[in-house]
Amino acid sequence: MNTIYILNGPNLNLLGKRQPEIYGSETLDDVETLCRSVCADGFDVKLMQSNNEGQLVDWIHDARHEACGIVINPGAYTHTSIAILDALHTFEGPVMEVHISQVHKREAFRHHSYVSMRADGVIAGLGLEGYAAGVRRICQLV
Ligand code: CA2
Repeated sequence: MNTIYILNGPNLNLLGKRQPEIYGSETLDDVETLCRSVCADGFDVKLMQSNNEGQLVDWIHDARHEACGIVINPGAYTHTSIAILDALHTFEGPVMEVHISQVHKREAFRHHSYVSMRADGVIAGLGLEGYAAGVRRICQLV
């Protein structure tokens, strides 16, 4: 298995289309291009986005058989979803949690992450570069 899943949660389909002052002007297509450009030889990336918690859980289950690592920006589910945390606990490879914004400078409800209880790395506030850092780290670890 040499595929790295890049999973994105709710509202991230609007990346580059709304709130550029927080999330920048680049899109999820740009994220996929960036991640592919930094992944080591022999690896590939597969980027997915859903606004539905259960779909994200299903993709994490798929990753158990199809992916060597997961980069995940769970969006607002970061702060609420025990289901996503439980699903990540069933995955044996490295997990990198990414937030485009620096969540610790924002509202208090964004300071807690369930996903961080499983993540092998947590990146916040680097913009899209956080995804690239997550991919690079997975390539090192696998
Ligand atoms: O900073 C991040 O990447 C977040 O995971 C983004 C989530 C937010 O709930 C987390 O606290 C931090 C929100 C994603 C919303 O994405 C949008 C992108 C462009 C325009 C509007 C929303």
